[in-house]
Amino acid sequence: MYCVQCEQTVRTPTGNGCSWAQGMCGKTAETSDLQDLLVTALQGLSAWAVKGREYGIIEPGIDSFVPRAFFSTLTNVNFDSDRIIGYAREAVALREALIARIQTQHSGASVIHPAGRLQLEDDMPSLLRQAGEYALNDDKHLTGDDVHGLRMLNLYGLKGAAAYMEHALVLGQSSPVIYAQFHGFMAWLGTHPTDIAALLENAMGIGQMNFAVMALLDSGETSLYGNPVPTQVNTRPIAGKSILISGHDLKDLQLLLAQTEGTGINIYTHGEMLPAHGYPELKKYPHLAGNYGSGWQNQQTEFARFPGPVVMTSNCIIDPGAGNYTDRIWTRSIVGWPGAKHLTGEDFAPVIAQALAMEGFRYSEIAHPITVGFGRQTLLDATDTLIDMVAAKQLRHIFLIGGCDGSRDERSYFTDMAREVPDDCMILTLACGKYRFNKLEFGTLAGLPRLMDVGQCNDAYGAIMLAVKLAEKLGCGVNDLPLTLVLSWFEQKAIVILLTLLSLGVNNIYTGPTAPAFLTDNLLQILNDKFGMRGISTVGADMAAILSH
Ligand code: FSO
Ligand code: SF4
Repeated sequence: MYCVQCEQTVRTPTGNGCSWAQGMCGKTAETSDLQDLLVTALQGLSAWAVKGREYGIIEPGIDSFVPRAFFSTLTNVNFDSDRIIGYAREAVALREALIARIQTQHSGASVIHPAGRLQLEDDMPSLLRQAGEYALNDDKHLTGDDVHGLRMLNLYGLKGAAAYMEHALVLGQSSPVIYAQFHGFMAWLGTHPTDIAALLENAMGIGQMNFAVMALLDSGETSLYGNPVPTQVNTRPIAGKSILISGHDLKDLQLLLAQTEGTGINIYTHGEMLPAHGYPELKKYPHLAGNYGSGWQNQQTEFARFPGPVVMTSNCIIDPGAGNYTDRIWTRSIVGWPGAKHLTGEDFAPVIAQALAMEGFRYSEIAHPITVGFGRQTLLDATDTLIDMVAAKQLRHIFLIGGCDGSRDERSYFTDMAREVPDDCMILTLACGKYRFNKLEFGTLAGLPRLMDVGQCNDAYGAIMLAVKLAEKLGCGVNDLPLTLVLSWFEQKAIVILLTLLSLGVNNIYTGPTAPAFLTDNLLQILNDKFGMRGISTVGADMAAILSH
């Protein structure tokens, strides 16, 4: 086992990465190795998808399958070895069918790729032996740490982009141009590139591609559910039967809301589902009762206490056994946990039946509302106001404190940073890192809330477009704005958002709580020299540096 893709990975003086029987996230060596094999199978499939395009042969089923299956290998998504093997076998079957189709029309067509004709072993011991040949650090001793680190940067960035492609597709959005680029990057990475300049260039290419993906995702969300508007959300339970829904998939929430109408069941959002309350087509359901709990890392205690079923639509899932609720967590789509029930299709009847059979909340607690819903359009509508406030010296600086959360203590930096933001400055939040401080009181500035939540990590596009529009209206560059990004990272979606920001020329981003363990000091220096990207230090020092510009 070798996995170094998330912030909680093992770090030792002799080398970083989870490499024992089980990763820090609970992923077993077996699942991890099988995921490496799946990635290899997907790279081989993409190589043939690229070849097919040369002949005008495109298989929509392959285009949608590769990002979806790749998504299953992200942190805290799928811990079920059987499902991973299933995806790998499907990849091989799809590849063979594509090869047959291509060669029927062009008999000499071939692909020279290490995984171009990968065949999978039959039984688990043989599969695991085979998987060992595709360990991600296999040739690290030959290539050196810089090449390895850049390969991981590309691989993990591409995983993040794949996740957003799948999120967009669920909402009916895809692009043949993006699929072509995506397969190109997948196939290329499978050739084990060693050229540092090409690896850096392609990392930026993946970031740029992801910007287009995030635009698609934004249009999927807003075309189906409307533009988010500022909305008060109760964060305390009310008496009655209940279902909790977590993850990023708004479509699942909409299906669940429609199917529970009139049943008396209240629906609560959890984690990254919180921003859903701002969408007109979702908030119209009166039984979308509120938000329950906090960030994903607290789910084992929060789900254990929740008196109803829990639907996990995407990352981040952690061991439900620890909290004794395996029998009432339902996984969807690419999510998997061995022994947990996996719900396919669009019918939530079994979940609803379970909720009806449970007691639900016995009492209502005193309401504690927070406000969400400062999505792209609301922010863009506010640009003139923000510019006037800057001109009138009412607004000194905007801090975008975004990113994903984790369980390390160092993450209190982000709460402390939010608390220390001076009264004449604003805070924008994005993704699940906000749970550390979004229930604190920040007051208002010239009638606007000082803390405005832009949404899920999926909604980073809205924050980027605000920066672009502000810069356009002020006639300056994005880096000249009184705006600083302070990003917490945890998993691969954050990696690709960072690549997107860097590829757009956004400089001087503060990142933490630690640097990705796959990046060497040398690579971090390159990112610092090229983009001014720096690790967080202390709140006091960073705040002083930010406000001195
Ligand atoms: Fe968080 Fe998990 Fe959205 Fe991530 S819930 S950590 S970056 O998967 O996806 O922000
Ligand atoms: Fe370790 Fe993170 Fe990989 Fe889990 S996802 S095995 S914690 S590096």
